[in-house]
Amino acid sequence: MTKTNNLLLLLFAWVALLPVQAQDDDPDANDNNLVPNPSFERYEGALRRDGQFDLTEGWVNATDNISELFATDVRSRYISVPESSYGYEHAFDGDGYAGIMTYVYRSRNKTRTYISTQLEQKLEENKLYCVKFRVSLAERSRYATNNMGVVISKSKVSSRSASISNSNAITNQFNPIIKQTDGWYEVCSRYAAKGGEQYLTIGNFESDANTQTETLELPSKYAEEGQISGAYYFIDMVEVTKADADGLCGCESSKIPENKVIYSASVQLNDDMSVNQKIEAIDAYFYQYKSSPVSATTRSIDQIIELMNADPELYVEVIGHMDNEEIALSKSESSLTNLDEDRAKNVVNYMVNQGIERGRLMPKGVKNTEPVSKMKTPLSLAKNRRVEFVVTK
Ligand SMILES: [Ca+2]
Ligand SMILES: [Ca+2]
Repeated sequence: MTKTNNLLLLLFAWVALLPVQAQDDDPDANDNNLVPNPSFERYEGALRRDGQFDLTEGWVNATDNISELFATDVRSRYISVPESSYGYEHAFDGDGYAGIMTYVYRSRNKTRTYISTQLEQKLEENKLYCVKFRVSLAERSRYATNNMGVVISKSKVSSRSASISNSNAITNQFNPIIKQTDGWYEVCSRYAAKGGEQYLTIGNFESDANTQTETLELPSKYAEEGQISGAYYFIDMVEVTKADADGLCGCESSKIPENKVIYSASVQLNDDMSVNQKIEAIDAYFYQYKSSPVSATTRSIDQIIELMNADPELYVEVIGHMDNEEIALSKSESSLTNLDEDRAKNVVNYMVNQGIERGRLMPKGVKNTEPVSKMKTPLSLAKNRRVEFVVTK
């Protein structure tokens, strides 16, 4: 072999390695993800201010109102990472991220925004896909909202109006108000494809009237800048991948199924009953896997409050119960472990807010040890998801 041949051989080997190395260096190199530029790392042109999301490679704004792209290699304080004029956050992945407004309260110069991309392949009919992205509420937001949604569609989503409504939007299970400002919250959902979908759009697809909001305090470090009169979320690492062989996506909260049954009973109290009997006849009921009182719950609690106000000598044990399905799920879902006590404590807090002295109320939980019904029907389970009241003296 001559010297020249050796050199050629070496060159060839080096060239052959190149594509592999290039892929290893690519932070977006998840072959299974159908979202292009999923972590908002690549853009074209000079990024100088907010309202420049249109520079993002592979993404567009779905309305005339332009979202933001945030990056580390920019001088502008408006859109730099981690500190921008919206808040403070390091990227979930890589260096940059996007930002959208999901809700605006009476502002002339702010509107909701939506971001959209074309998937690298059309989705296949009847296949299950996992849709995930990470969001972080910007610190200067005056509001947090629910309805952080994704629309996956055959045709491009776009609108000339400020907001888009679409009843097919996917949200996280239970569609919570997302309040996380420190770090990233994972929106995760499973999607059954109809076939042929190739566009993905992120935003709030419900009306203001159907959007739940929560008002937030401004962190003191932003006292000078003030609050943004809306809900602004940073968005990073958007993924659409095929579900695994079992059809699962590993969504963190997906273990808690949805259940919309609450038992409601109107108790007939009559003058022949003693106060103790009246109090013990009234139970307060809950939705499955939930510890917060809803209106059906507080109607019952209000009756107890009335009786306790009429007799200031009464002391009452507030006893929380769970149904069998809640007990079963609590073995693997730690947020449900103390659901019985949480129910009792929430009822006590409600009563204290209504003026009952805390010392007159003793909360406790008895898990599922004292069911009122032992059948497995939804109604029977609903009867057991309750807080009871027992007079102690
Ligand atoms: Ca990123
Ligand atoms: Ca933050």
